[in-house]
Amino acid sequence: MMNSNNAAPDSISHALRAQRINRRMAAAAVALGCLVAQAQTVVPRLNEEGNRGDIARKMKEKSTAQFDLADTNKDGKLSKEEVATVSNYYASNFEKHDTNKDGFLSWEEFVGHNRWPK
Ligand SMILES: [Ca+2]
Ligand SMILES: [Ca+2]
Repeated sequence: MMNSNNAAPDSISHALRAQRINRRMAAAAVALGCLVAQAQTVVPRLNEEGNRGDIARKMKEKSTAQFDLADTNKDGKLSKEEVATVSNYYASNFEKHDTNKDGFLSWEEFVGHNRWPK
């Protein structure tokens, strides 16, 4: 009888721990989803009316000019060397922005969203 407390096999505490980790991962996934959703709603669309739309159109124009200037071989994507000619920030954070890890920044990776088709 005294032994019943100690009788809990390791597998039970492992299962409990796994459950806790799963719950934590689910919470993290939800938090991440919220962040992505937030980023998507913060970026104004090009066809939006008024000030937000004006900002979007101006920023797209600027980004396009910067992208085209950097894309010296005109293949529609930016190598790290190309992006370094217009932005130290993108050059030093290249891997973070190259989300599909192909070694180039696409237009969407360059602007950080897909709300402004090039
Ligand atoms: Ca290029
Ligand atoms: Ca890429």
